[in-house]
Amino acid sequence: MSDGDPAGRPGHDELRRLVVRADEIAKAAPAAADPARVRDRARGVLDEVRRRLDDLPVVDQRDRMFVDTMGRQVSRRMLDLDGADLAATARPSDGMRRAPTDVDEPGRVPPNQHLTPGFPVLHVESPPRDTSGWSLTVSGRVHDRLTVGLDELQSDGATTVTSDFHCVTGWSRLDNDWTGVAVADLLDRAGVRPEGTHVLAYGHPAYSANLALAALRAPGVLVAWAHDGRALDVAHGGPLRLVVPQRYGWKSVKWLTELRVVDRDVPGYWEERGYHMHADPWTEERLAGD
Ligand SMILES: Nc1nc2c(c(=O)[nH]1)N[C@H]1C(S)=C(S)[C@@H](COP(=O)(O)O)O[C@H]1N2
Ligand SMILES: [Mo]
Repeated sequence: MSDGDPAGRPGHDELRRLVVRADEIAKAAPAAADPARVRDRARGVLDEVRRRLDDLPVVDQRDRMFVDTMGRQVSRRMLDLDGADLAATARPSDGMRRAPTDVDEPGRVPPNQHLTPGFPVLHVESPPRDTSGWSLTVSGRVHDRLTVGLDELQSDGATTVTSDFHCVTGWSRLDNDWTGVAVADLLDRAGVRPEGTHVLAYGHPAYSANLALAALRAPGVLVAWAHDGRALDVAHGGPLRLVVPQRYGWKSVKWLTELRVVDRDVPGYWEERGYHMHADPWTEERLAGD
């Protein structure tokens, strides 16, 4: 519990104790009669930490670091509490397959993820009202800018890949069958110029996420229009979404409109708001600085 100063700072220690208290409450949630209520109590304690952090006098570098680190720890725990609630409440919608919630494959599920049989719906802003005439553009540092309509994309042949989906808030849905085309094939069709290193993936109306080109060439990375054998619901990103199983879910851009190849790593929507640039669930790259 030491932060390197033998004198210790009473205000700091008190806040650390509160975070531990929140953890203890949250840990008891799964076995409780009403887990969601217990998690709300943990949130209350974390809110208290946030309030006190706002009021904490910052006189030197060490205070500044403490406030930053503590702020991240609180955010991280809030994400986890949200994920646990989402995992517990999400139910498969009509016709959607129930995802497994019990696996004994060591290492299959990234650390601190809760399995859900359903498929939570998460997005900022609103889904598109009219999805007719949908097209996808591959632009930026490419030899041949490409715009393909959904019909054309689908007529080029489809591939189905099964993968797990991990949201940064802490819910995971296993065994998703995604049908679409490999992003690598689209990139090759457009022809990435030598200076291209990253991609900004854009989603309706103003969402975006950054990914290294190499990450988009990984197995199972698709532009998908079907999930578990059915046309992709608009709520889940239909008619077209990006699927990047090796990254937290915020990189899997829904209502995908454009893949823009760029020559450096440019932050997207959540990355500009403090999320991690890389987002590997296995090393828990949730927030910048993790
Ligand atoms: N366009 C768009 N795509 C998005 C988001 C968004 O807000 N807008 N949210 C992301 C996040 S945080 C997650 S976890 C997944 C959720 O996908 P789902 O709603 O199908 O579960 O979509 C990602 N793609
Ligand atoms: Mo997410």
